[in-house]
Amino acid sequence: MPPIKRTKFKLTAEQLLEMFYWLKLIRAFDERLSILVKQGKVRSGVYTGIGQEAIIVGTCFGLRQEDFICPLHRDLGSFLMKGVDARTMMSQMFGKATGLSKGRDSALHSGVTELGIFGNTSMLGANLPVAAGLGLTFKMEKVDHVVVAYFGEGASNVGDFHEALNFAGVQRLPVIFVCENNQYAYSVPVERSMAIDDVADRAESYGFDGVAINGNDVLAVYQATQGALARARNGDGPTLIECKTYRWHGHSEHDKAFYRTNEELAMWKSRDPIPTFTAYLNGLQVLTDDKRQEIEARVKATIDDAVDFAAGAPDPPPEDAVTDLYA
Ligand SMILES: Cc1ncc(C[n+]2csc(CCOP(=O)(O)OP(=O)(O)O)c2C)c(N)n1
Repeated sequence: MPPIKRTKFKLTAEQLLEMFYWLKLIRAFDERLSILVKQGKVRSGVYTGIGQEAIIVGTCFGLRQEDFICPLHRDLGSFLMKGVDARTMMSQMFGKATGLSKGRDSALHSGVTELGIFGNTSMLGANLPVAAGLGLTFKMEKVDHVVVAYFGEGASNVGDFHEALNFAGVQRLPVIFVCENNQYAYSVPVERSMAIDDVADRAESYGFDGVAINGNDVLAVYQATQGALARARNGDGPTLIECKTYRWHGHSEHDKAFYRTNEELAMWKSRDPIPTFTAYLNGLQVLTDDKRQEIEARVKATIDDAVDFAAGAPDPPPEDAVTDLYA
Protein backbone atom coordinates (compact mmCIF):
# COMPACT_ATOMS: atom_id res chain seq x y z
CA MET A 1 0.00 0.00 0.00
CA PRO A 2 1.57 3.35 -1.00
CA PRO A 3 1.64 6.17 1.58
CA ILE A 4 -1.43 8.41 1.48
CA LYS A 5 -1.51 11.86 -0.11
CA ARG A 6 -4.46 13.23 1.82
CA THR A 7 -6.78 11.73 4.42
CA LYS A 8 -10.53 12.20 4.50
CA PHE A 9 -9.86 15.04 6.96
CA LYS A 10 -8.01 16.76 4.11
CA LEU A 11 -4.74 16.50 6.00
CA THR A 12 -1.53 15.74 4.13
CA ALA A 13 1.09 13.30 5.43
CA GLU A 14 3.23 16.29 6.44
CA GLN A 15 0.39 17.81 8.43
CA LEU A 16 -0.30 14.51 10.19
CA LEU A 17 3.36 14.31 11.17
CA GLU A 18 3.21 17.88 12.40
CA MET A 19 0.28 16.91 14.62
CA PHE A 20 2.32 13.99 15.91
CA TYR A 21 5.19 16.36 16.70
CA TRP A 22 2.91 18.67 18.69
CA LEU A 23 1.41 15.80 20.68
CA LYS A 24 4.89 14.63 21.60
CA LEU A 25 6.24 18.10 22.33
CA ILE A 26 3.35 19.08 24.60
CA ARG A 27 3.58 15.77 26.46
CA ALA A 28 7.35 16.18 26.87
CA PHE A 29 7.02 19.79 28.05
CA ASP A 30 4.61 18.83 30.83
CA GLU A 31 6.54 15.70 31.79
CA ARG A 32 9.71 17.74 32.15
CA LEU A 33 7.91 20.36 34.21
CA SER A 34 6.63 17.64 36.50
CA ILE A 35 10.25 16.66 37.24
CA LEU A 36 11.58 20.20 37.45
CA VAL A 37 8.97 21.30 39.97
CA LYS A 38 10.02 18.47 42.30
CA GLN A 39 13.62 19.67 41.95
CA GLY A 40 12.53 23.12 43.10
CA LYS A 41 13.45 24.72 39.78
CA VAL A 42 9.99 25.93 38.81
CA ARG A 43 8.54 28.93 40.59
CA SER A 44 5.06 28.48 39.20
CA GLY A 45 2.45 25.98 40.26
CA VAL A 46 2.37 23.17 37.71
CA TYR A 47 -0.98 21.85 36.46
CA THR A 48 -0.12 19.32 33.80
CA GLY A 49 -2.41 18.33 30.97
CA ILE A 50 -0.71 14.95 30.49
CA GLY A 51 -3.28 12.68 28.84
CA GLN A 52 -5.26 15.62 27.42
CA GLU A 53 -2.91 16.68 24.60
CA ALA A 54 -5.21 15.64 21.76
CA ILE A 55 -7.62 18.43 22.72
CA ILE A 56 -5.03 21.15 22.38
CA VAL A 57 -3.55 19.76 19.17
CA GLY A 58 -6.94 19.08 17.56
CA THR A 59 -8.30 22.53 18.36
CA CYS A 60 -5.18 24.66 17.76
CA PHE A 61 -3.97 22.94 14.59
CA GLY A 62 -4.47 25.25 11.64
CA LEU A 63 -5.79 28.24 13.62
CA ARG A 64 -4.86 31.59 12.15
CA GLN A 65 -2.66 33.97 14.07
CA GLU A 66 -5.60 36.42 14.21
CA ASP A 67 -7.84 33.81 15.87
CA PHE A 68 -7.76 34.12 19.64
CA ILE A 69 -7.43 31.38 22.21
CA CYS A 70 -8.40 31.76 25.88
CA PRO A 71 -6.34 29.04 27.57
CA LEU A 72 -6.56 27.63 31.09
CA HIS A 73 -4.08 26.40 33.69
CA ARG A 74 -3.67 23.02 31.93
CA ASP A 75 -3.21 24.40 28.42
CA LEU A 76 0.45 25.46 28.21
CA GLY A 77 0.67 23.50 24.95
CA SER A 78 -1.74 25.92 23.31
CA PHE A 79 0.76 28.74 23.90
CA LEU A 80 3.40 26.70 22.07
CA MET A 81 1.09 25.91 19.17
CA LYS A 82 0.03 29.54 18.87
CA GLY A 83 3.66 30.54 18.42
CA VAL A 84 5.31 31.12 21.81
CA ASP A 85 8.72 29.48 21.62
CA ALA A 86 9.68 26.79 24.13
CA ARG A 87 12.48 28.92 25.65
CA THR A 88 10.08 31.74 26.51
CA MET A 89 7.49 29.32 27.84
CA MET A 90 9.99 27.52 30.05
CA SER A 91 11.34 30.89 31.27
CA GLN A 92 7.80 31.81 32.20
CA MET A 93 7.53 28.70 34.38
CA PHE A 94 10.91 29.47 35.96
CA GLY A 95 9.76 33.02 36.74
CA LYS A 96 12.66 34.48 34.79
CA ALA A 97 13.04 37.88 33.12
CA THR A 98 12.92 36.14 29.72
CA GLY A 99 9.41 34.79 30.33
CA LEU A 100 6.20 36.20 28.93
CA SER A 101 5.44 38.28 32.00
CA LYS A 102 9.11 38.89 32.86
CA GLY A 103 8.76 36.97 36.10
CA ARG A 104 5.73 38.87 37.31
CA ASP A 105 3.01 36.26 37.69
CA SER A 106 2.60 32.66 38.71
CA ALA A 107 2.96 31.71 35.03
CA LEU A 108 -0.66 30.94 34.31
CA HIS A 109 -2.09 34.34 33.52
CA SER A 110 -0.05 35.67 30.65
CA GLY A 111 -1.33 36.52 27.23
CA VAL A 112 0.30 37.52 23.96
CA THR A 113 -1.97 39.83 21.99
CA GLU A 114 0.08 39.68 18.77
CA LEU A 115 -0.23 35.87 18.74
CA GLY A 116 -3.90 35.80 19.65
CA ILE A 117 -3.53 34.51 23.21
CA PHE A 118 -5.70 36.08 25.88
CA GLY A 119 -4.34 35.83 29.44
CA ASN A 120 -6.52 33.87 31.81
CA THR A 121 -7.68 34.89 35.28
CA SER A 122 -7.74 32.59 38.29
CA MET A 123 -11.51 32.64 38.61
CA LEU A 124 -12.82 29.56 36.84
CA GLY A 125 -15.28 30.33 34.08
CA ALA A 126 -14.34 34.02 34.05
CA ASN A 127 -12.45 33.59 30.77
CA LEU A 128 -15.70 32.71 29.00
CA PRO A 129 -17.49 36.09 29.12
CA VAL A 130 -14.15 37.57 27.99
CA ALA A 131 -14.14 35.12 25.07
CA ALA A 132 -17.67 36.21 24.20
CA GLY A 133 -16.51 39.82 24.34
CA LEU A 134 -13.68 39.06 21.93
CA GLY A 135 -16.17 37.33 19.66
CA LEU A 136 -18.40 40.42 19.79
CA THR A 137 -15.42 42.57 18.78
CA PHE A 138 -14.77 40.36 15.74
CA LYS A 139 -18.44 40.52 14.80
CA MET A 140 -18.56 44.32 15.12
CA GLU A 141 -15.34 44.67 13.13
CA LYS A 142 -16.83 42.38 10.47
CA VAL A 143 -13.76 40.12 10.38
CA ASP A 144 -14.00 36.34 10.23
CA HIS A 145 -11.65 35.55 13.13
CA VAL A 146 -12.72 33.04 15.75
CA VAL A 147 -12.20 32.67 19.50
CA VAL A 148 -11.43 29.26 21.00
CA ALA A 149 -12.13 29.25 24.74
CA TYR A 150 -11.16 26.37 27.02
CA PHE A 151 -12.74 25.39 30.33
CA GLY A 152 -13.15 22.34 32.54
CA GLU A 153 -16.38 20.51 33.28
CA GLY A 154 -16.07 21.95 36.81
CA ALA A 155 -16.11 25.49 35.42
CA SER A 156 -19.29 24.69 33.49
CA ASN A 157 -21.17 24.78 36.81
CA VAL A 158 -20.22 28.40 37.42
CA GLY A 159 -22.56 31.27 36.52
CA ASP A 160 -20.07 32.93 34.18
CA PHE A 161 -20.20 29.89 31.90
CA HIS A 162 -23.98 30.18 31.49
CA GLU A 163 -23.92 33.95 30.99
CA ALA A 164 -21.20 33.66 28.36
CA LEU A 165 -22.97 30.91 26.41
CA ASN A 166 -26.28 32.74 26.58
CA PHE A 167 -24.76 35.97 25.29
CA ALA A 168 -22.80 34.17 22.56
CA GLY A 169 -25.95 32.33 21.49
CA VAL A 170 -28.14 35.44 21.38
CA GLN A 171 -25.50 37.42 19.47
CA ARG A 172 -24.43 34.47 17.25
CA LEU A 173 -20.80 35.11 18.16
CA PRO A 174 -17.82 33.35 16.53
CA VAL A 175 -16.74 31.46 19.65
CA ILE A 176 -15.89 27.79 20.06
CA PHE A 177 -16.37 26.71 23.66
CA VAL A 178 -14.08 23.75 24.30
CA CYS A 179 -14.82 21.75 27.44
CA GLU A 180 -11.92 19.64 28.65
CA ASN A 181 -13.95 17.11 30.60
CA ASN A 182 -11.22 15.27 32.47
CA GLN A 183 -13.70 13.74 34.93
CA TYR A 184 -12.55 15.69 38.00
CA ALA A 185 -12.66 19.27 39.23
CA TYR A 186 -9.81 19.01 41.67
CA SER A 187 -11.06 16.07 43.79
CA VAL A 188 -14.73 16.29 42.78
CA PRO A 189 -15.79 13.60 40.28
CA VAL A 190 -18.08 14.75 37.51
CA GLU A 191 -21.09 12.77 38.80
CA ARG A 192 -20.93 14.72 42.08
CA SER A 193 -21.07 18.09 40.35
CA MET A 194 -23.47 17.55 37.44
CA ALA A 195 -26.87 15.86 37.22
CA ILE A 196 -26.51 15.22 33.47
CA ASP A 197 -23.98 13.13 31.56
CA ASP A 198 -22.80 15.62 28.96
CA VAL A 199 -21.77 19.26 29.34
CA ALA A 200 -22.49 19.42 25.58
CA ASP A 201 -26.24 19.23 26.32
CA ARG A 202 -26.06 22.64 27.96
CA ALA A 203 -25.54 24.36 24.59
CA GLU A 204 -29.11 23.59 23.52
CA SER A 205 -30.47 25.93 26.21
CA TYR A 206 -28.56 28.76 24.59
CA GLY A 207 -29.63 28.06 21.03
CA PHE A 208 -26.60 26.43 19.46
CA ASP A 209 -25.08 23.01 18.90
CA GLY A 210 -23.11 21.09 21.47
CA VAL A 211 -21.31 17.88 20.71
CA ALA A 212 -19.61 15.39 23.05
CA ILE A 213 -16.63 13.64 21.49
CA ASN A 214 -13.66 11.44 22.34
CA GLY A 215 -11.17 14.04 23.48
CA ASN A 216 -8.32 11.53 23.29
CA ASP A 217 -8.75 11.18 19.52
CA VAL A 218 -6.86 14.06 17.95
CA LEU A 219 -8.58 13.64 14.58
CA ALA A 220 -12.05 13.60 16.15
CA VAL A 221 -11.19 16.83 17.94
CA TYR A 222 -9.75 18.30 14.76
CA GLN A 223 -12.79 17.34 12.71
CA ALA A 224 -15.26 18.79 15.23
CA THR A 225 -13.21 21.98 15.46
CA GLN A 226 -13.03 22.39 11.69
CA GLY A 227 -16.83 22.22 11.45
CA ALA A 228 -17.23 24.72 14.28
CA LEU A 229 -14.61 27.05 12.75
CA ALA A 230 -16.37 27.01 9.39
CA ARG A 231 -19.71 27.86 10.99
CA ALA A 232 -18.20 30.61 13.13
CA ARG A 233 -16.34 32.19 10.21
CA ASN A 234 -19.54 32.05 8.19
CA GLY A 235 -21.48 34.04 10.80
CA ASP A 236 -23.43 31.01 12.04
CA GLY A 237 -22.45 31.50 15.66
CA PRO A 238 -20.94 29.46 18.47
CA THR A 239 -20.44 25.75 19.08
CA LEU A 240 -19.76 23.84 22.27
CA ILE A 241 -17.37 20.90 21.90
CA GLU A 242 -17.10 18.69 24.95
CA CYS A 243 -13.95 16.57 24.85
CA LYS A 244 -14.08 13.54 27.14
CA THR A 245 -10.64 12.92 28.53
CA TYR A 246 -8.67 12.27 31.72
CA ARG A 247 -5.79 13.96 33.48
CA TRP A 248 -3.15 11.42 34.43
CA HIS A 249 -1.57 13.48 37.20
CA GLY A 250 -3.26 15.14 40.14
CA HIS A 251 -4.93 18.52 39.89
CA SER A 252 -1.46 19.99 40.31
CA GLU A 253 1.86 18.35 41.02
CA HIS A 254 1.34 18.64 44.78
CA ASP A 255 -1.92 16.64 44.59
CA LYS A 256 -1.40 12.87 44.90
CA ALA A 257 -4.98 12.24 43.70
CA PHE A 258 -5.90 9.70 46.40
CA TYR A 259 -9.54 10.25 45.47
CA ARG A 260 -9.34 7.99 42.42
CA THR A 261 -8.45 4.34 41.90
CA ASN A 262 -5.43 2.84 40.18
CA GLU A 263 -7.81 0.83 38.05
CA GLU A 264 -9.50 3.96 36.75
CA LEU A 265 -6.14 5.53 35.93
CA ALA A 266 -4.97 2.36 34.17
CA MET A 267 -8.15 2.24 32.12
CA TRP A 268 -7.64 5.80 30.88
CA LYS A 269 -3.92 5.27 30.27
CA SER A 270 -4.93 2.48 27.91
CA ARG A 271 -6.66 5.23 25.92
CA ASP A 272 -3.51 7.37 25.71
CA PRO A 273 -3.96 9.69 22.71
CA ILE A 274 -0.38 9.28 21.49
CA PRO A 275 -0.16 5.49 20.82
CA THR A 276 -3.62 5.60 19.26
CA PHE A 277 -2.53 8.24 16.78
CA THR A 278 0.82 6.50 16.27
CA ALA A 279 -0.98 3.28 15.30
CA TYR A 280 -3.10 5.24 12.82
CA LEU A 281 -0.02 6.85 11.26
CA ASN A 282 1.75 3.49 11.11
CA GLY A 283 -1.24 1.97 9.39
CA LEU A 284 -1.12 4.70 6.75
CA GLN A 285 2.66 4.22 6.40
CA VAL A 286 3.08 7.90 7.18
CA LEU A 287 5.20 7.32 10.26
CA THR A 288 8.28 5.20 9.63
CA ASP A 289 10.65 4.25 12.45
CA ASP A 290 13.20 6.74 11.12
CA LYS A 291 10.65 9.53 11.04
CA ARG A 292 9.47 8.75 14.59
CA GLN A 293 13.05 8.77 15.91
CA GLU A 294 13.75 12.03 14.11
CA ILE A 295 10.66 13.68 15.65
CA GLU A 296 11.45 12.32 19.11
CA ALA A 297 15.00 13.66 18.85
CA ARG A 298 13.69 17.06 17.78
CA VAL A 299 11.29 17.13 20.73
CA LYS A 300 14.02 16.20 23.20
CA ALA A 301 16.43 18.78 21.79
CA THR A 302 13.75 21.50 21.99
CA ILE A 303 12.92 20.72 25.62
CA ASP A 304 16.58 20.35 26.69
CA ASP A 305 17.40 23.67 25.05
CA ALA A 306 14.41 25.38 26.68
CA VAL A 307 15.38 24.11 30.15
CA ASP A 308 19.04 25.13 29.72
CA PHE A 309 17.98 28.54 28.51
CA ALA A 310 15.49 29.12 31.35
CA ALA A 311 17.88 27.83 34.01
CA GLY A 312 20.59 30.22 32.84
CA ALA A 313 18.28 33.19 32.29
CA PRO A 314 18.44 36.20 34.63
CA ASP A 315 15.94 36.85 37.40
CA PRO A 316 13.92 40.02 36.95
CA PRO A 317 15.82 42.98 38.42
CA PRO A 318 14.04 44.55 41.45
CA GLU A 319 13.70 47.92 39.67
CA ASP A 320 11.55 46.16 37.05
CA ALA A 321 8.76 45.85 39.60
CA VAL A 322 7.67 49.41 38.83
CA THR A 323 7.90 49.23 35.04
CA ASP A 324 5.14 48.17 32.64
CA LEU A 325 2.51 49.40 35.07
CA TYR A 326 -0.90 50.25 33.68
CA ALA A 327 -2.38 53.37 35.19
C1 LIG B 1 -14.62 30.30 40.73
C2 LIG B 1 -13.49 29.40 41.20
N1 LIG B 1 -13.78 28.43 42.11
C3 LIG B 1 -12.78 27.62 42.57
C4 LIG B 1 -11.50 27.77 42.13
C5 LIG B 1 -10.37 26.85 42.64
N2 LIG B 1 -10.04 25.87 41.59
C6 LIG B 1 -9.03 26.09 40.73
S1 LIG B 1 -8.89 24.87 39.57
C7 LIG B 1 -10.21 24.03 40.24
C8 LIG B 1 -10.71 22.77 39.60
C9 LIG B 1 -11.14 23.04 38.20
O1 LIG B 1 -11.80 21.94 37.62
P1 LIG B 1 -12.23 22.00 36.11
O2 LIG B 1 -12.96 23.28 35.81
O3 LIG B 1 -12.96 20.75 35.81
O4 LIG B 1 -10.85 22.07 35.30
P2 LIG B 1 -9.60 21.07 35.42
O5 LIG B 1 -8.69 21.63 36.49
O6 LIG B 1 -10.14 19.73 35.75
O7 LIG B 1 -8.93 21.11 34.09
C10 LIG B 1 -10.72 24.70 41.35
C11 LIG B 1 -11.88 24.24 42.14
C12 LIG B 1 -11.25 28.81 41.19
N3 LIG B 1 -10.03 29.02 40.69
N4 LIG B 1 -12.26 29.60 40.75
